[in-house]
Amino acid sequence: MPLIQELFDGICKGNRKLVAERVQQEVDAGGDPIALLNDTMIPAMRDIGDKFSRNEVYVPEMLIAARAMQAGLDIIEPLLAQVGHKARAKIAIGTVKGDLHDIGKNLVAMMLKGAGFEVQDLGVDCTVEKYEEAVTGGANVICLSALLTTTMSYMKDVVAHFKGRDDVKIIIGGAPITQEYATEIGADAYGSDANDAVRAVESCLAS
Ligand code: B1M
Repeated sequence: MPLIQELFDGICKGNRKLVAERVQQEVDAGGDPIALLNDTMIPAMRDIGDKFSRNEVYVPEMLIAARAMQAGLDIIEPLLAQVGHKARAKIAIGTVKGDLHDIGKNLVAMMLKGAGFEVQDLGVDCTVEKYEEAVTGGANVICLSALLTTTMSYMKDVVAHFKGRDDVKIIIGGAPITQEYATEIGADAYGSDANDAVRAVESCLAS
């Protein structure tokens, strides 16, 4: 099987060891890391994300695929910096104040990285000040996650804080969040799952 096909399948199947080996092999052979990322690795993550959206795979498969992707990204990331690859946008992601759930947020972060974005993970229990600090540090997209009905209202405070700033877009998501809620509080976009979060960021940046 060609190396590229093996790499694609390795990511989809979550074979971390094989992915690291094939990426290293391609890089050692002088392959272009940007082409490898854009033509094989990102499409593999998109493929697993699409399957997740169609309920053909579930969270565990997506998590192991994301970890395999990360094993490849760990090799490629320093090379991208060397060849001057410019990330498509700088995204800061965090679970909002009072909320400690991070599994979904981590999945979203991994999918965004897989889609070629530079992602700063702010962790959980994030205050407005923490998001502001990330924007001061260069983030132009902020992703907010919430899993509790008691913490989702904090998203409104964050949106209000950045109101009127055209240098920052705010995307929200999490189990209790809906498009209606995003519209109500004035967020720029809503993502229903990790794959949809990538679509939401892309549509925001295009508008
Ligand atoms: Co908690 N918990 N929990 N919990 N917990 C829920 C959320 C709950 C629904 C369980 C229940 O009662 N059925 C309930 C909330 C009820 C409500 O608010 N209506 C609940 C509760 C009540 C609590 C505590 C208050 C319990 C207590 O202490 N009495 C407490 C709160 C702690 C706190 O945060 N302050 C608590 C604690 C915990 C644990 C620490 C034990 C653990 C979290 C561990 C961790 O995250 N590291 C935990 C867990 C595991 C859950 C459940 C069982 C699973 C959550 C999860 O990881 N799902 C959850 C029940 C459930 O969801 N069925 C529950 C898998 C994950 C992949 O999905 O996070 O939804 P999810 O992410 C999805 C999408 O939502 C979306 O994409 C992801 C991938 O598809 N998404 C985004 C998420 N963020 C996004 C951002 C985007 C776009 C999409 O754009 C920016």
